[in-house]
Amino acid sequence: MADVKKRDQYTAETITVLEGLEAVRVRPGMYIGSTSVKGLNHLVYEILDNAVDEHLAGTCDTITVTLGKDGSATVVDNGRGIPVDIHEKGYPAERIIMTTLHAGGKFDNTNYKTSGGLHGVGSSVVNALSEKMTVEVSRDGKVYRDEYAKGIPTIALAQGELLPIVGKAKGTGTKISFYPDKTIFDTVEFKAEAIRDRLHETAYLNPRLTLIFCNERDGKEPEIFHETDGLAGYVDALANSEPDSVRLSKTIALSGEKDGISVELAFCYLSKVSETIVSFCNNINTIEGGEHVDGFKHTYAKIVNQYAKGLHRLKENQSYSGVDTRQGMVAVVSIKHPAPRFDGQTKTKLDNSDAGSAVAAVLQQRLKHYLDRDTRALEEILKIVAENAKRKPGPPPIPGDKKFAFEGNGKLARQESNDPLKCEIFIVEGKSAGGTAKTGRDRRYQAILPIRGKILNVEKQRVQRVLENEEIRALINALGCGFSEGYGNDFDLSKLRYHKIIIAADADVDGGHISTLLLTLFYRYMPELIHAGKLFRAMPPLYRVKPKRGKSEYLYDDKALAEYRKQHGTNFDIQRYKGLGEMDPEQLWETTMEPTNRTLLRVNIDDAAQAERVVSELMGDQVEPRKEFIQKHAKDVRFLDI
Ligand code: 1YM
Repeated sequence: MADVKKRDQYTAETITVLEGLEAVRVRPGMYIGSTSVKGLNHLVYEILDNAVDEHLAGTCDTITVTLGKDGSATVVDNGRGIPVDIHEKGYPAERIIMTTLHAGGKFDNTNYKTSGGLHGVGSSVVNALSEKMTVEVSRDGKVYRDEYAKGIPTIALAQGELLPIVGKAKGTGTKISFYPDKTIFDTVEFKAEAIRDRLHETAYLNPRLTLIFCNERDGKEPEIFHETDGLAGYVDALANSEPDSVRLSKTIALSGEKDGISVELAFCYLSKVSETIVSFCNNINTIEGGEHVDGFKHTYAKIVNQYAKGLHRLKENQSYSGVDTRQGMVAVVSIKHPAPRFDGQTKTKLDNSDAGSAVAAVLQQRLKHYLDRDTRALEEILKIVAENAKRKPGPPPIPGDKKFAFEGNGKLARQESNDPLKCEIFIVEGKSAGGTAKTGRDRRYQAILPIRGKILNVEKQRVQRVLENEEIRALINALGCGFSEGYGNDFDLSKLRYHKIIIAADADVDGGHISTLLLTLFYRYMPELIHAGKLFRAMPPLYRVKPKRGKSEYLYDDKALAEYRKQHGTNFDIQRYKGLGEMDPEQLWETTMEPTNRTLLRVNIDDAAQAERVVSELMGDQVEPRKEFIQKHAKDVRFLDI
């Protein structure tokens, strides 16, 4: 009798499990961000995070990620192996973990919570979104195996029955293979390069971990990532990836702990005007920064000023600004927090104020300890900062300042409405396209800002020069929310006059160049706009085709043209648009501007470090990498996705 009752209970349990996984399948975006290739890659990161957790527990030193020819992804670690003993619910613990949302001890505060990144979910989500998944656990000299389809176990187990044993195990560990569900994802082809970069980044953040990447799809040799220099190595790699800058200082690396928060950081200076600060909390890239980064900036400036005053390089009433102390800096800040809170537009901003005080305390103690002993390093820094201060730009113009009022410069064609939620601005390349767009638009809600020629390359300029540029000033003034270097106080998203900022450039190499320059400008001075999802690229058509009998159509890329040729042979007229200016206003409206008909690509910063690299490769003084990049991407330059 008691038995029957128990079984009924389990049936109820099973139903809740299925309902949980069904919720994941109904709204995958809630758990993995999206069903695009980004969400697809996220599946790998979820499983990888669990393996990295096992490394952080001190019980795993090697992780292998394989992308199979058959479309599978496999992650193997040599940790303890997921527990397979019978859980109190009557099934192997592995099965509970794989079928229950938020199973396991990972979500309490006694452990560093590292898994989950943006969405805080684990292997059960991957399981739910996979056509097929297999788990092999090596423990106690045996290999146990379990299998699922769309999250549902396909091996029947009686209550209390162990998983099938499929072999002998030499060591211990976990191997998980999965095939993402084609009915859920837009594509099931992983973006291998991003996974590779993620593994490399993970290696820098965990210097005692070896990560192996096998991409069986490209038939190349496996890559092994093991970065014993940790964050210092990461900073050096970032510094080396800036081909236009030379190194001005050695790399300094520090670490320490306060109140259970561990802090690691490294930095150096390059001969460049911008700063690069890459930050992490529990191995999660905090793209929007947060308290740990603020604590670093604030305390670093304080310490440099203390030294400068103590050594009489500054008068008592003078001080260096934060920007002075960071111009040219490349830094990585990585903390481990027992209970992180993530905030911000993309949930990648660390919100815990004790993270700021922990970084401050470690810097105060360790950086001073270091610089007191290495006086050459101290002198290097003081010299760089003094130079930075000498070249200090004047005060930036206040957005809305009369001198810069956009009504005055006559370029912007304003919309009639003042409601930001209804209004959008098109940034259009060239005079003739600007004219066409002004005529074609819905003047109630659409503003047009024509940009002439190549706008200033902001990557190479100091703030002052950037702000002297007329095109840029017109843009900043039109948007209304100010600007800042990186994330800063002078930027106010709530003042933005448009809910969509749309870059409409020609579908050619020049157009691609202009778009990239604009993206750099936004990336450097208004990254909040990108994170808030306000920045878009228009998709003007490349061709207009008209069969001998029948209606004309617009085609947006060469693939569409090839498709069309297959259907219509050669029996049609074709017009190729070289630029937006070649269309008449009605055509431009219909294809590119009309909200219900057009296609817009939202610009997103997937990973600030990666965007930084692309931008500097494209924008630096060295012409070769830029040429190469543009040639390589000339075909699809419209789809350049920073
Ligand atoms: C390829 C993915 O998931 N490895 C992995 C996961 C776990 C353990 C070891 C583990 C953890 C613990 C004890 C513990 C997980 N355990 C759990 C749960 N690799 C991969 N390796 N023994 C083994 O945290 O105490 C969830 S995942 F729930 F048991 F804690």
